[in-house]
Amino acid sequence: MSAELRIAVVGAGRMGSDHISRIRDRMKKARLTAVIDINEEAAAQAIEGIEGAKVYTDALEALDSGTIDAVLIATPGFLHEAVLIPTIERGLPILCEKPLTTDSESAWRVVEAEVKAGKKLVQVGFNRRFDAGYQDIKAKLDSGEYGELLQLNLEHVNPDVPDWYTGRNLIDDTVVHEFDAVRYFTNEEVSTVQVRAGKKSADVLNPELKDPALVLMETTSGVLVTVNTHVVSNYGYQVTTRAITEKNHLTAGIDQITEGFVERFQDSYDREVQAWIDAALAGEQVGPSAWDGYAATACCEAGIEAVENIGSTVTVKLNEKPDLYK
Ligand code: ISE
Repeated sequence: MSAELRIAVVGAGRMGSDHISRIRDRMKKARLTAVIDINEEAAAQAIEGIEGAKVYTDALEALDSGTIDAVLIATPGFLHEAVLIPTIERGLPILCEKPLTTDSESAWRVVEAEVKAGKKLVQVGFNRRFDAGYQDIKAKLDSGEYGELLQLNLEHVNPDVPDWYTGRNLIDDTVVHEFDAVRYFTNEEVSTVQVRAGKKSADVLNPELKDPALVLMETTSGVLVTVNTHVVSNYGYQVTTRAITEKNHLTAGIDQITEGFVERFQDSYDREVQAWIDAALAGEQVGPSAWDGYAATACCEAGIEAVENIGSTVTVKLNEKPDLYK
């Protein structure tokens, strides 16, 4: 591979366009050579002024063009598998936006494809693992200086969500980040999920969305997790962490209130994408793996059952972890 990574971005929507500008303006040792989207016009608009970048409507044609070293997938989750599998088969490194896929069976097929390739190629876009506040708490927890982690109290606040947003979206679009955060902070799996919801905001018109809600989890060693979700908060975007340890409470994000997630997590997205580029050039994989993506998807499956059966405790079902990820 050359000293510069030639990247194809799949999906020219909100996240795809954000990543395209990131690669164009701030990433080192990388350049955009292709954008793939069935909406040719949106793709052409996204690459305007980027020399050497070409629009494709067919992912396979782009993959076989000989102009691509790595693929960044930023389409909606239900479209991920169709690009992930052929890209893995071609041995190209991938950065795939979350969720890896929208159900555990398809996520498992991605894991199996990687196992067959004999190499970790996928980094899942759980950008918060690259956030300074998250990394600070993680380093403190791993240092052992604060004793055991006992509880995690997390908060996930959005200013607003579209009218079509339901409980399922609350889980696999929003809380999916907390499933990964819990696994990241604890180095454990989530074993159960429960959703509680009380008084509902009058501003939430969709009967399929309970807001605010409380998502409860337990990890394999018994760390209890609360996630306060409020997605029609009307006041801004806020993601906070309180890690309750034997010796202290470690906090992050309390003062970081922004208009939206792109502003709040801009630094972490930059660091995430640069880490992926550097690793791809070195023939390595960093950050959340396909296994992490699969595990988070399995948590979402349990979470969706829990949100559809308020108050019930649902067990997360996971296949055995393949050696590649141990
Ligand atoms: C969005 O896709 C994200 O990734 C944000 O971090 C999350 O807060 C938001 O709820 C999602 O829609």
